[in-house]
Amino acid sequence: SKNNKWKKMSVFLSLVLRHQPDAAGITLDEHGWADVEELIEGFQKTGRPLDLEMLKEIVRTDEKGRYRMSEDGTLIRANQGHSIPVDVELKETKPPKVLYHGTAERFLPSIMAQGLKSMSRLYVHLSGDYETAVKVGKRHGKPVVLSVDTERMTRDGAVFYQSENGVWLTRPVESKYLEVM
Ligand code: HQG
Repeated sequence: SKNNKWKKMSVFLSLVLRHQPDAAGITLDEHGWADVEELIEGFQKTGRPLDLEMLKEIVRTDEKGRYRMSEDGTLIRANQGHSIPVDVELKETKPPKVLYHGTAERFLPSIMAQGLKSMSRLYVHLSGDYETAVKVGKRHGKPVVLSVDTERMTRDGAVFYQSENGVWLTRPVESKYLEVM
């Protein structure tokens, strides 16, 4: 179906723009931007029939707003979620008193022992609301949500960023700031 084809294209786009630009034979600049023409050509070389209209439609309809195109339409990047070291010019933002982290139940012992680590990504990802955190957790298994005491973290010097698409990002979180909900 059209939807399935688009979903697969979007998953590959995430891989290329966040983790492995090489998979499409392209590079990203220091701010995470890919050249749109190069990217489309790179996709086509891997046998993926991407064109400009489809790319624009993926950006416009992505349910999480994962991607952003430059004003002039020549560049594209992912808003967050990178594992490769790019500077997407995140805005330092004062968080609400509490944020949430959705994870799988089986990770809890390790998280409560070591705190939240960014694992393969550049930042720990937090959600602004409980429901979103449940969805994030479900990607990994039986979901469980931790509340994160951002007020106390801020007092202790932690810094928070909010990506263009509303995801909260921070550095590793010690377990003393976490509570299982
Ligand atoms: C867990 C999706 C054991 C952590 C989402 C998570 C998000 C630990 C997993 C974005 C740990 C990493 C990111 C520790 C953390 N011991 N496990 N000490 N510390 N973990 O996918 O936050 O759809 O890298 O709890 O919506 O799940 O891709 O991070 O379960 O915004 O756009 O290690 O990805 O967005 O998993 O998700 P991930 P995440 P997209």
